[in-house]
Amino acid sequence: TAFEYAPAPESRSVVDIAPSYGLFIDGEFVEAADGKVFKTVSPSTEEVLSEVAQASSEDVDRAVKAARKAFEKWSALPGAERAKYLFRIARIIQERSRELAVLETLDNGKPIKETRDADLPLVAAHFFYYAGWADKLDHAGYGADPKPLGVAGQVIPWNFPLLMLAWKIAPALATGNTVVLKPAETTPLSALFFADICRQAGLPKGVVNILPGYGDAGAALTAHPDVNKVAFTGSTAVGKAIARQVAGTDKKVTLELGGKGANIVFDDAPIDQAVEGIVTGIFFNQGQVCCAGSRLLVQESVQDEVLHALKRRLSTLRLGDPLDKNTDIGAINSAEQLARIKALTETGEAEGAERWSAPCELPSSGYWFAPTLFTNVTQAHTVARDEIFGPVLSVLTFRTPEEAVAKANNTQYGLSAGIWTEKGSRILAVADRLRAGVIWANTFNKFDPTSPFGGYKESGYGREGGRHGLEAYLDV
Ligand code: TXE
Repeated sequence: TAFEYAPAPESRSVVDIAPSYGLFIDGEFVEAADGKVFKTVSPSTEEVLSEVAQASSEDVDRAVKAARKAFEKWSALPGAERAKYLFRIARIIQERSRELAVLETLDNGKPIKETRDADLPLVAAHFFYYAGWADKLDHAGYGADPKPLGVAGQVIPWNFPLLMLAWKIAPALATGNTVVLKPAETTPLSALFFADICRQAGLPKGVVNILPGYGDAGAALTAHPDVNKVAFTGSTAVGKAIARQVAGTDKKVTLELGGKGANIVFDDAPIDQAVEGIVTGIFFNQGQVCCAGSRLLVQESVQDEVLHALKRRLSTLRLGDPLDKNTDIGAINSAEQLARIKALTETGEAEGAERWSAPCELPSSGYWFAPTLFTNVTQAHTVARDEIFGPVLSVLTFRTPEEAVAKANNTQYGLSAGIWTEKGSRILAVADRLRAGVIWANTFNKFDPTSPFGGYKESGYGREGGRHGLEAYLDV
């Protein structure tokens, strides 16, 4: 792990949360032009954490102007100079990891174990990785003098607030673009903390601007005539709306949207290991993961054995206080998301799928959902088709590898898949026929800044991460 850390009940005191925050425009925290604010709450207690300035289109305009002005100097800096800022940011993120992990856990509801061991180390790793590219773009195949696009308008979701920020900001800055980023309305705090880190790193004013707010501010940003590049991660519906809007302009766009990943378990798989992978695949971050393995495809001959082991394992998961380092399952991010999960699982039952939920007591306040399985699921069931974005796994079976591939691909999405088998030849053969942007073999939800990430089909287009992630921010 990146740092030693033993959160206790007093761990909230690790980070200072101000009673109110401004927008971050041109290197300053400022009020919204119309003075509006919104509250951000802790999903595990519903306690108000802070009041945050709410951006409107007027603020978007201010921020884009600041980013445009900063672009002239920032893009003219030698890559090695831009790299120094990114390395500095990466180091400060490491130094302030404890604060950031606690803050992210408070605002998002995910277990501290995850923010500490997964989110934060990955966030720092992305800044280190792209810092390394800033003076080596010619080696990435972009020639000696590739051109940044200009001002990037970036809209991110609430499931990995800081990591999605890192995926977007690090490659944009490394390639000489400037940024206006809108975090999700339920998780603005870590992005504002990041704004402070930019100041601490001495990043020139206007290079990064952070605009907390709702979808209207996101729409104003992605539609702004002086934004040259749009990067969006979120729902497929909003992604499609953005694609339509951008189609009539000269903006470039990358979209990272929903998923319905298949986790395929063959009869020769090591069952214990596969069960751990299934659990990580769908219960990591309460299943609020675009590349979650939300459909289990298990070979018929081992179905009983796998389900038995899976239920036993799920019964040991600890749900509760996200700041407790022993917690496995934290809170659902918002009342809206919880309502969506509940509605879809009710549909699952109404359509005749069999529901099983892990026996656990749900806290009386906050947004909670017990780890849940659906069996007797057919491909026509809503729970096998729609993204639930919660701790809910739909179990289907197959007999042959051909059937597994056909079922895995029978979805509008194409973001992720997993294969569990001892046969290397089968991994290669099956992976080759799966229509998904990332395929894991005998593991799941493994991330690395060197790997491109992105979807086929309605999961979006463009890639983030790796050398491919640079492409989205350059004219060659
Ligand atoms: O998404 P939205 P929501 C899926 C998941 C979830 C569903 C709805 O299935 O249940 O989407 O989640 C901003 N123009 N994913 O409602 O609305 C919004 O303010 C520009 C999968 O939270 O897409 C936020 O910052 N921006 C996903 C961001 O878009 C707009 C992660 C995402 O919110 C906008 C999240 C507009 N018209 C949800 N409307 C993934 N791929 O990981 C909203 N926004």
